[in-house]
Amino acid sequence: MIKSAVTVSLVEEARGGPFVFWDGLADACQRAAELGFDAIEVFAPGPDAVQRQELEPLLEQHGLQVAAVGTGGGMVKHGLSLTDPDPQRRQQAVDFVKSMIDFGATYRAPAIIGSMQGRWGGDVSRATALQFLAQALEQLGDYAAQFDLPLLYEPLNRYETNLFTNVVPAAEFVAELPRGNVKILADLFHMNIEEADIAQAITDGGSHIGHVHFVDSNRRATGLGHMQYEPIVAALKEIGYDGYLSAEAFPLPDSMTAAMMTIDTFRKFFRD
Ligand code: LER
Ligand code: MN
Repeated sequence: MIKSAVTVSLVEEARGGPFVFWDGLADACQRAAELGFDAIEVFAPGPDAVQRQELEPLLEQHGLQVAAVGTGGGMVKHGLSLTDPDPQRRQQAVDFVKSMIDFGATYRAPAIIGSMQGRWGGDVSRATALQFLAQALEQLGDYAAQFDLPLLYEPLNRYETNLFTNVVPAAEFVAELPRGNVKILADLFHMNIEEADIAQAITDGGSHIGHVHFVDSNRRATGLGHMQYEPIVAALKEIGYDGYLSAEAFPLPDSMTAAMMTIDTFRKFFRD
């Protein structure tokens, strides 16, 4: 069954970014539960930012899961990337993601590789960057597998990466990895910029899609842009998608309205 999630950012440096809740885990859990979300998605600065004693009781009390954990804190806070020309920095990036996989595993949540993929250029050719990326995803996929979890790899729009900007080439890339647990995160905002046909890309991505960032064309909450959801929803149903649709959207006009718009759209398509 497709489930709903809403993002919460604990990263002060990311203020202004596309996350719905910003006022801590207790606030996010209470509001997410009040609106009927199944889960929260956590963007934390690092693996030690959230204590188990804090989050576990909140999840229990509110009947919530953790849908996924972001790893972009490694980029935002430490400038790390998996395709850095410096091998030591690449190792630090891998170690940071491993620590975030550990953090997520506490709550059975997969980690997301988004901005941590970096970009090619300067001393690093595209081919070399893709080799670095494949090595990192293989290693990190293996690391996630010990917890029986997937690893989520997210193609981003052209202004945020020059590695993979489209779902199908990214799916073909992860399909080459031996373990098969690196899945694609389909973010509808990035797809609206890069895909010729969002629904077709979802159909073609098929079983490689493991998570969805559920948002409108302008990165506002669903219903606040011009995205056509009907064909997207039909494609998700057709491929038998049963992961999360997670609201990674600007808190506009405010967090609560963004969350409400998302859950209304979600219910309209998946619960009525
Ligand atoms: C960044 O634009 C994004 O979509 C995030 O999910 C990346 O971690
Ligand atoms: Mn995203």
